[in-house]
Amino acid sequence: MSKLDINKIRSDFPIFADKSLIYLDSAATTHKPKQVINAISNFYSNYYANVHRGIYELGMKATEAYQSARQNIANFINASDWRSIVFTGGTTESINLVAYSWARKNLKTGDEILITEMEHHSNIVPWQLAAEETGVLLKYIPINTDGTLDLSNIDKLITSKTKLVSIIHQSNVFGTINPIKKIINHAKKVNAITFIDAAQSIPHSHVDVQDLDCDFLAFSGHKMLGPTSIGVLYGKTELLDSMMPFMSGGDMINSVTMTESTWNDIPYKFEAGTPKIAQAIGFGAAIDYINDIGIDKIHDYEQSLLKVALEKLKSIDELEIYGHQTGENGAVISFNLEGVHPHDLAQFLDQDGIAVRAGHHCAQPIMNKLEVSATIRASFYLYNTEEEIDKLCASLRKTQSFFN
Ligand code: 7TS
Repeated sequence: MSKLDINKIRSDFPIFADKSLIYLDSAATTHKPKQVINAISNFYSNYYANVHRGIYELGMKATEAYQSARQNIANFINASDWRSIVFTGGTTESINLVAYSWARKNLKTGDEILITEMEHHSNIVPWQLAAEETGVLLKYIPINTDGTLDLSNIDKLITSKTKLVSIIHQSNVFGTINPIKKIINHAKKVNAITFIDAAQSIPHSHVDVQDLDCDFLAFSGHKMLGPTSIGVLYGKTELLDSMMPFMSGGDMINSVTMTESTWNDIPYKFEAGTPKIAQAIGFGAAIDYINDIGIDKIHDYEQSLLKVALEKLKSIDELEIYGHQTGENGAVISFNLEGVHPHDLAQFLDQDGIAVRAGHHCAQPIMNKLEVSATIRASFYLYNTEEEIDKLCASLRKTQSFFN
């Protein structure tokens, strides 16, 4: 087992004071260490004020903390310019921002958007709506039933008609880590814009936007120890500069007259209204927490948990694991137990204090491919332990014997 000071880590999370909780749903959202909770509480208690407005000390302190969170996040993904970091409500909003402000303005009938059958609904529906309004064709890279992308026809799928390629980095169902660099390089050959949905990868691995050279990338704070309702749209500055605002109102303008307005510089142009100040500060503290441990160490630890979990789950008869047959995978395992409906199974596990997600995981095209209506999903993070995997397996076996 790769080493993390797991007792120290668990003691940082107030929720785990409840020793009976086995939380295996971090792909949905993660718990928060006290460092994040305290950073938010400290802001509200000691220097709360609006940002970009008050020429008074509190306002300046709040603005400084907000800006420093942005810089922190830029460093975390190796963005060369903090102006590339737009704060949004989360991955979903980041994708919608681009669907409205870029796709609807730049695409026309005859153009094509390419996504995959592996996407979370939030990287499908915004493009469906944009495609419908613009007359653009939405195409899909198919998936194999082993949970990988079928890239055999990538040259036929990415053509001179392809204007946008938007791909999930790590599957929230299978854990599959997709070869996004390879796909980005294909897209570049035809000058298509590239968008990476990194909601499931950035919390668990080192992602470098300069190395990927993607045009856009999105992720959510709540999936990486931060608060809800904050996320990031990373965009290349020249692209963000060229785009029209998504939402409009205060803070995003340069000047307003009765007849027209001009826009603030990026990223503020895309952050209308009082920003998500407390959330950004909390998100910055989450990044600090991850940095203090080290994202590579977290990744290695999760990989060793994944290996153990796969081994132990595979030893349970009539348990089918989806994916995880080849390549690189994150610590997310979807499975079903023969003869037990996933929702029933989740309820049984819950009685043993085990929180897993049951359902379609907002990825119905994957469920259709697998010909199942739902799966159970266990997902792991830095605070999970091998002992919890044992308890999961014991509870699964117990449920199995109940149904047989
Ligand atoms: N993209 C991926 C790959 C996701 O896994 C999710 C959320 C989103 C986008 C949307 O993120 P949000 O923060 O805007 O909601 N995934 C899940 C999940 O797998 N279970 O609950 C939420």
